[in-house]
Formats: sequence, structure tokens, C-alpha cells
Amino acid sequence: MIIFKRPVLTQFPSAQDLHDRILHHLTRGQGRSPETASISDWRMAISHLLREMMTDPLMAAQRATQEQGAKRVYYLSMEFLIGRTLGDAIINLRLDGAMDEALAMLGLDKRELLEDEPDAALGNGGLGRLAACFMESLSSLQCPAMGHGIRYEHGLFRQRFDSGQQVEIAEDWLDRPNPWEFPRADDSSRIGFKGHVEEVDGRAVWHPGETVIARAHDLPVIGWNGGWANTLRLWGAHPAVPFDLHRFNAGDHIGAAEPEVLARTLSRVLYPDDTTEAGKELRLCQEYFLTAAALQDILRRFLSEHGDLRLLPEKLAIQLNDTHPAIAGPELMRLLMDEHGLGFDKARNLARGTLNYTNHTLLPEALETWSTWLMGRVLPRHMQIIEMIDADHRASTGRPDHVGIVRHDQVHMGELAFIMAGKVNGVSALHTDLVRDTVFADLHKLHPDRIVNQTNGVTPRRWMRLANPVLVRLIDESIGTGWTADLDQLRGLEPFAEDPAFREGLRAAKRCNKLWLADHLLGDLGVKPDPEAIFDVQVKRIHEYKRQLMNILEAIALWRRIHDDPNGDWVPRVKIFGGKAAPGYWLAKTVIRLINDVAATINNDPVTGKFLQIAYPPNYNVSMAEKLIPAADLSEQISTAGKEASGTGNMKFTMNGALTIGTLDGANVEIREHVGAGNFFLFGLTAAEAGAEAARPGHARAAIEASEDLRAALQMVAEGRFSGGQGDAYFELLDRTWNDDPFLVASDFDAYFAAQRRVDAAYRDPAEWDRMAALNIARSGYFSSDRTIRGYMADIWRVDPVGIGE
Ligand code: 26V
Repeated sequence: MIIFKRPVLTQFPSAQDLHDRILHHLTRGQGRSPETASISDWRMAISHLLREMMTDPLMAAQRATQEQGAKRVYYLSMEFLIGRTLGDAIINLRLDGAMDEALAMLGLDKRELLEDEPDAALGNGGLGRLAACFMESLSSLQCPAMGHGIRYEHGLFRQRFDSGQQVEIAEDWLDRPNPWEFPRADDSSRIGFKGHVEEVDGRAVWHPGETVIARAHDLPVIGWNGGWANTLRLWGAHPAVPFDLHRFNAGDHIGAAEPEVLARTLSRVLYPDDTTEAGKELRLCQEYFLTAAALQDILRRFLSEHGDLRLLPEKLAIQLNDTHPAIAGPELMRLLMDEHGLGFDKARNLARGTLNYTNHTLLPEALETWSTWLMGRVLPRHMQIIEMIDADHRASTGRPDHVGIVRHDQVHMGELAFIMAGKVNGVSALHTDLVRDTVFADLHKLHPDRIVNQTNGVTPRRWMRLANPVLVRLIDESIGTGWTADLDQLRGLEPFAEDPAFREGLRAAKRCNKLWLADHLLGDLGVKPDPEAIFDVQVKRIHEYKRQLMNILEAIALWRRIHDDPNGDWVPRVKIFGGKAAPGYWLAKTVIRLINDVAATINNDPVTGKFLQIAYPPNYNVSMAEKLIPAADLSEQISTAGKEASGTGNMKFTMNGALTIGTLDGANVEIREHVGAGNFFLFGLTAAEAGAEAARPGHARAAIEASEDLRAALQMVAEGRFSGGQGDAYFELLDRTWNDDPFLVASDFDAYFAAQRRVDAAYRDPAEWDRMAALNIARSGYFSSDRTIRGYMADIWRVDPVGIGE
């Protein structure tokens, strides 16, 4: 454990202070009077005040880092799934009490203010949200760090359902000004693309055919307690040549804007597919845009602070969030060789001493490759350097022929990232083992010390303090507030699991969250569940391997059983789904439609209504997660073993007192180890068994024939029971389930169904259930992203926290 001095906010503003300063920002900053101000005006004023309060810690952190010549960390990621900032800022600046009072004095409704802020959805799912949690922990731990990402004009699409089917709508979070960012017109870089390479006096000179400008926008990220803030720097793309006045004057008004449109396209939209969209030129250009902008910026700061390039590995560490910024290897070498005159070996060693790579997926379809043709056309100099890196690696390792970066005219970005990295890490113990044994088995043999594990974590400030204030009050009253910065302290709750009064409090907190959810989010859908029912929640992107299909088939099978025995002693349940499908992922969209179709049928059944309901609120995002997770009794983590690298939602549910029904996949394995096998509903094949089962011909058909529940459920879908007699809509989905089923929905179905009945039985005994929930919370401390970041700092970056005023 790293020990360091934590600065504490010494001056907490009073409610009156806040009141006065909000009015100042409203009138002087927004140019509005309190009488005419809209809710957005107030939100802008308050956000600007909070941003102002972050500037002292921001500058103090910079000053301390510089004075101490400390090593800096750079986190490069194509995605930062930030969500809203206002609530988080209030909490981390420790203003909650005073702010509540100030808002009351101003007659403002806090919830309405918070809800007015658009979600910054600059990410798809787990990978992007992890980056956002990491940024918060880096600041809370006083690690000198900077995030680099893209300032997408349009984040992840908004989701609507039309007759149960997903419709995508463009997202427009920047339509209203973003109060958190500082535009840095002076911090800009020129980024080249295409063109040709020339050799001049033995040195390569790249003449790009196109150039765009990357302009920085800085978001302060305030840590817990408000003592330290780092910067998340998001790059926007702008034209290098201004508006073409000649064309405009000649009457070509649209053509005159062409350079502008082309350049801005680079930061226009986030790619909405987290598995299969690879191979698209614009995506490669976005990846290079981010990486090149970040590296120029990083080197500029490094040279002004340290001057000597040989100090690079000692003074900075760069983390590549998946392979998306893996062009950083060749780009850094290009800068060192072509711009600073270093030889290949020196450049390679400096780059490798600086770069590290996190792998987030084993799914073959999500591993990035680019054709050598495309890479050579878009980044001709980088293609040359990639060939040099590959040849050098071949020569120095004597590796077998089937290993390498360039194979079959494809550049394999995983291999490139691996070979250019000092450390490569997986994101859970199981995933790291699989990284060693499968995708990178050959490279691991050549470099046995390179792969390390860093199990993911999530920030308890957002996922407990902000999202679940009623639970937090109970915890604070029981063990104090120290757990917020040191989540292991939740262990102190263990004895309370045996205390009926505490368990009663826990039950009351959960009930309060469930009631709120039922009234608001679910009420809008026409679903009004009994708060006594099990709130059974599966929220995540829709993917075959995550098996939302298995969950909805279980609902159908249960519904059928209830129908057969409507006076039985069933445990009431509401199944809640949330999540988006990639626009081009047809099968995932079919699953969405099936869930909505089944919900429409089941929710209108008067016979089963008091036992089973299904809710699928559209447009799941970070803000919706903050509402759903605290209200969940049961967390669905049911991916095919070996497919989910880690999962991070699973951790959020655990720390909010939901019990998990899950497979031995990703971080579920470690969650179960920590909370205790008796407090976790385990089912299903292991990763090794799943591999063998999937390879067994006819595995799905055999499993379906052996399971009456599954067969009946599939039959009902085929007959069109949920689609007005039209079973056709689901023909392909059913065909795949019967004849292919690569993710083993059929093979695991009976075990899943049985585990759900164990859940029912456990739920009948409230004292026992609450005891298990209390132990889940008490033992969730390991899953704080503070623990994860400490791991990266010690094992990968070798950086220390920096004290202020030392
Ligand atoms: C791939 C691509 C391919 C090109 C188009 C855009 C795009 C965007 C993302 C990805 C990779 C997604 C990988 C990912 O999200 N992995 C998730 O990472 C989480 C954090 O480590 C982890 O908890 C999840 O288990 C894992 O699925």
C-alpha cells in the first residue's frame, strides 16, 4: 500500500457563500436574472462555479508535479463514457450539505437540475466507462495523470423502440454549451494523413497529402475530497485551411465549406460498434488523429520539463486502452527517428520503455486488423515503421513463422501493441490467464514477463455515494465515512450482517430505491411492479455472448409454469433489461425485439400479472445505470464462460447489495471468491467445459431435446405467441439456437433455470437474503478502481503519488 499525504479541503464554503456565488455566475456569467433564468441557466451557473472551484486543485497539482519533477501517466483511449458531471463534482468537492441548503435558498429542485445535464456518452460500454472510473481514481489518488480522448460531437446514439424494435437517433450533447470544458485554442497540433515518403540524406521525410488541426478541450477531473484534479484532454478536429473564400465568392457556397466538413468529420461521431466495425478508413483516421495529437502534446510537455529524450521511460508512462491507439508505437518511433534523429534501436527501446497495452477482449471479431493496403495509403511512413518493427522482432526473437504483426496482408494491432509495450495486461484473473493461453500464447512464450493482470474496478464515489445516498447514509452511520477513500473498510460491516436492525435498514434502503424506480422509470412504461417482487436486472450492451436471449427464454419458461399452476406459491419477480445493440448487429436487434414482444404479452396477462413482469426502458446509459443498479435485488452476469473479459457492472451491483446469478466468467470469479460461494448463485459450464461443449457437434439440439422448459419456450416463440401469430420474425434466431448456438444458451439453460429457482427460495427468507446482501457489500472493497489504479501505478507505470505543499 502506498502511503502519501492527502490534502484535505480546509475551507468548505457555507451555504450562503454558495448561494452568493451561484447568483454571481448566473448574472455576470450567464447574463440572466434569477427571475428570468431557466433551469439550464441555473445549471450552467452552478457548473461554472464548480469548475471554478476545481481550478485551484488543478493548478496546485500541476505545480507540485512540476516542482517535484514527478513521473506523469498518460491514458490514451478512444472512449471515455463520462455520463453527467454535476452530481459527481458536488460530491467530490464535499459540498453536498451546503449545496442542498443553497439550492433550497434559491428555490431550486436539485434533482431537476441534475437531470437537465446531458450524459456525456463518449463511449460504447465497459471499456469507456472503465476509462472514466480510472480518471476519477487517478485524481483521488493524486497520481499526476492526463487522459487523452476525442471530443466527439455526437456520442453514442440515443435508442428508441418502435413497435419493440430499436431505432437509433443521433445524440447531440454539445448542442448546448459544455460548462465543464476549457477550450484551449493555443494547444493545437497539426496531424498529417496520406501523401508520400521521401528519403533525404538517409532520413525519411513524410509529406502528408492532407492535414487537419487537433484542438484541445480540457475537462478537469476532481478527485475525492477536492484536493487534486487531473485533466481529461479531448481533441476536436478542425480544418488546416480556413474556409475557401474564393470558391464562396465564385458562388460555390457549399463547396467553399468542404475542407471544414472533411476535417470535422474526424471528431464527428463515436463508432457505435464495439465488436465488428473494424476495417473502416474513417475509424483508422480517428485512431491516428487521437494518437498523434496526444503524442505531440506529451512530447512537447516532456521536452519543456526534462529536455533529454533518454529520460522518457523514467518520466512518463503511456497506457493504451485496447489496441485503438496502438499506432502510438510507430508514431512515437517516427517522432523520435524522423523528427529527433534517433536511431531505430534507441527509438524502439525508449518507446517500449514508455508504452503499455491493456487488452479488453478475446473475441476474435473484436481484435483489430487493418489491411496493409489501407495502412500504407493512410499512413505511409507508419506502414514502413511497422515493417521495420516486425522485421526487428523476427530477427531478435527467432519467432516461428505464424507469429508476427503483418500476416496475410493484414496489420494485426494486438501483436503491434504487444511487441511495442513494456507491460501488457488483462482485466481479470481469468481473462489474463486466457490472454496468456490463447490470443497471445506465442508472444507470451517469447516474453514471459510481459503479461500481468490488473483486475478492473469501479469508483465508489459515483457508484455508491452519488447513486445510492440512502444506502450510503446507513453505511456512514454504521462504520463512518472512511470507506469512501479506502473501500476495504467496508469489511467493518461484516458483523452488522448479523444485526437485525442493520438488516432492517438495508431492506428499507433497497425498498426506497425500488419504489422510486417503480414510480419513475418503470411507471413510464406502464409497468407497476410490487416493491416486494425480486428486481432482477440485466443491463449491458446487447451481445450474443452476454446471453440476454437465455434470460428472456427463462422468463417464457417461468411464465408457462406459472400459467400451469396460477395458484402456486410463486415468488413475484420483475425482470428489467437495459442496453443498446450496435446498429448493424442484426441478431442482437432481434433479441431486443423479442424481449419487447415477450414483455407486451406477459405484462398483459391477468393470470400471471402479480408474479411476473418485464420492463425494458429504452436508452440505457450511465444515468440510467445510476438509477437501476441501487434498486436491483438480483444482478444477471450470465455470459458464456471465457467470453466476458471482466465486466464492471457486476461490481457495481455487488457494492450496492444485489446478489449475483452468474457464470464463472471474467471478474465474476473473483467476486464470488470475495463475497463467498454461499452468497453467490453460480451456474453453468466453466470456460474449459464451454470450449469443449461448443466443439461438440449437435450440442444445441441435444440440450434442447433434453429440456422440456427450453423446448416449450422456443416452441412458443416459433409459433408466434409473442408476435401476433407471426413466428417468421424469429426464424433466424431460432435456427441459430437449434443448429449452431456458439454461446451455449441451450447447454446452460437448465442449470440457469435451476439457479433461478434457488434465487426464489433464498428470497423467501428475508433475513437470510439481507444477510447475504450485507456480506456482498461488506466484501466488495476489492472492486474499487482505487485498488486497480494502485496496481497499475506499482506494477506497470512505476509512479508514485505526489503530495501537495511538500
Ligand atoms: C472494439 C471496437 C472495434 C472497432 C470499432 C469500435 C470498437 C470499440 C470498442 C471495441 C472493443 C470493445 C472491448 C470492450 O469493451 N471490452 C470490455 O472491456 C471492459 C473493461 O475492461 C470489460 O469489463 C468487458 O468485459 C469487456 O467486454
